[in-house]
Amino acid sequence: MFQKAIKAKDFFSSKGVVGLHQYLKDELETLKNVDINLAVTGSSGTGKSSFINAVRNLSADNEGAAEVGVVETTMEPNSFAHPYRQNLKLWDLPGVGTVRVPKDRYLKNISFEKYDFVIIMSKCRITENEVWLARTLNSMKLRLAFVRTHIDDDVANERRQFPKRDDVITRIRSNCEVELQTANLPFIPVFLIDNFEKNAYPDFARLEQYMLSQCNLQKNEILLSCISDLARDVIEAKKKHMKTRIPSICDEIANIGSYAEQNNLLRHELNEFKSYFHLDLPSLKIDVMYTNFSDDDMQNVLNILDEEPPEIIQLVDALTSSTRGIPIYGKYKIKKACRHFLTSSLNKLAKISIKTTDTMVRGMKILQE
Ligand SMILES: Nc1nc2c(ncn2[C@@H]2O[C@H](COP(=O)(O)OP(=O)(O)O)[C@@H](O)[C@H]2O)c(=O)[nH]1
Ligand SMILES: [Mg+2]
Repeated sequence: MFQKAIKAKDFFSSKGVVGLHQYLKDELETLKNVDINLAVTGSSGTGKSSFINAVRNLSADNEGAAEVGVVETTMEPNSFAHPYRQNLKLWDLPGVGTVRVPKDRYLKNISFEKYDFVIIMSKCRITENEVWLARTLNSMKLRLAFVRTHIDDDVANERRQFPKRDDVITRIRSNCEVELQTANLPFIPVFLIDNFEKNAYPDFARLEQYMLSQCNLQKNEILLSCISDLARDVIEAKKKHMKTRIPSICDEIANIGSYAEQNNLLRHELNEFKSYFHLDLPSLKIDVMYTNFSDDDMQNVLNILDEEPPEIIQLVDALTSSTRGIPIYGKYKIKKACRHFLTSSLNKLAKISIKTTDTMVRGMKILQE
């Protein structure tokens, strides 16, 4: 993936955001085939294998179905393609917290970092295993969803004990949310399902939707983070290149007789910097057409671009003070002030360029389609 994104460097370097747009258009097609790996984990017997079969509209005795059982049957991670999205791989993982495999060995065996998204399953109650999983996986910055299976059993049991209550689902849901909050975890979406009757409760369909949307998000994220990184590289390289011009410009300015001409040359150089970073008005106007950047956003960038760095004070002082006529000292002072001014302007422009490009790429219309 990253190798491919390198190609985008040339597009971005020569044409800025518009170049990236061109590149993205081709690349999104290829991205449709990138594998997204979704892991299903949780304690043994919670219904991980049954869930994967249910998503694939298979029952346990169908050919190609994941093995299901009242004893732990899944020893190694097995992958199954999603029925409508062949590139979405559902991984049926062994149960966590079995006597045979202690937790730390489980983590090592599974190598969760290879997965893009993880569903943690539980039944009846959230146990210490699930909380530990959620904590560990959250600290690994993995996207998570929490799924409570066997809802059919919960509802039946509640009916037997409290025939008058009709809020079982609501209570189970809030209990799950509270348990997760108490464990000091950030918000993790909770879904309550029955693996035997997918349509008996609305959450199964919601969960399927959620998985697919996360899958798209993930693909865009993969691409966007590659692009952000390479855009940053390109901008840093441009900054480095422009920096090499600064000493000769400063010499030139110091040798000019009139203040007005010096000022013109400085402004000209600043404009060169801006257009090299595609931060001039004509470039920005074109970029905006391909992104969700509003006119206000563009105006904000222009306003920030217009702000002079604090070094302008020393520069004006050097250019206008009575010392400018003093042979060596006058020129030295101008050169020094000029160098500070141009260097800090360049650093500022590079920063704005990185930020603007990042926002623009993330808001690229083509990604929202
Ligand atoms: N009633 C009910 N039973 C389920 C549900 N999901 C799984 N099961 C049963 O729970 C047992 C364990 O399921 P399995 O999928 O093998 O769990 P795993 O160990 O997490 O993969 C099996 O007997 C399944 O038939 C569910 O939503 N409701
Ligand atoms: Mg299993």
